[in-house]
Amino acid sequence: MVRVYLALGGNLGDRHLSLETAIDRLQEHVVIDQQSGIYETAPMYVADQPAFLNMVVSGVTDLTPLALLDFLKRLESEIGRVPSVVNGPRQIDLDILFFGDTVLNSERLTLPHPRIAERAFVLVPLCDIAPDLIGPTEPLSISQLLAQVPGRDTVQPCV
Ligand code: PH2
Ligand code: MG
Ligand code: MG
Repeated sequence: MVRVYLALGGNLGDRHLSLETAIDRLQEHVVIDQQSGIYETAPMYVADQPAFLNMVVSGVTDLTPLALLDFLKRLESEIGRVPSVVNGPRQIDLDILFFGDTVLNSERLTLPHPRIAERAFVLVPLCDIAPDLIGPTEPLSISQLLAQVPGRDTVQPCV
């Protein structure tokens, strides 16, 4: 079994329901034992779209990285995601942040996720559950990365 950290996000439809459904369905292959809070976040990269909800979960799985990726893609489409523009609006997005200490650069999948360090919408929730985590490719912990990322004020806890 390998520990994985997964990012969940979405900005179309019933955003809370999409996260809840995703967490339910994820447990078919990932034993989830940690969940961050849920945050409302300003859209990054493509600004003219609705606000996202984002969160992070962690658990263990016996899938391989590519089998986990296939599973996440299947869940996304079963929850209602339809193809859109890159970084554009979506019902649900399920991304692998860390897969144990695996470093992978393949056509379909890069591990760890290459944009963690620039995304306050990932670092804020990740810091809820893994502030001291140091990934296999960066010398800094999640809380150290969070301290230097711009846009922390665009990530607000949902109450
Ligand atoms: N996902 C993106 C692009 N921009 N912005 C926010 N706030 N949250 C996201 O999950 C997000 C984004 C592409 O995956
Ligand atoms: Mg994404
Ligand atoms: Mg994705």
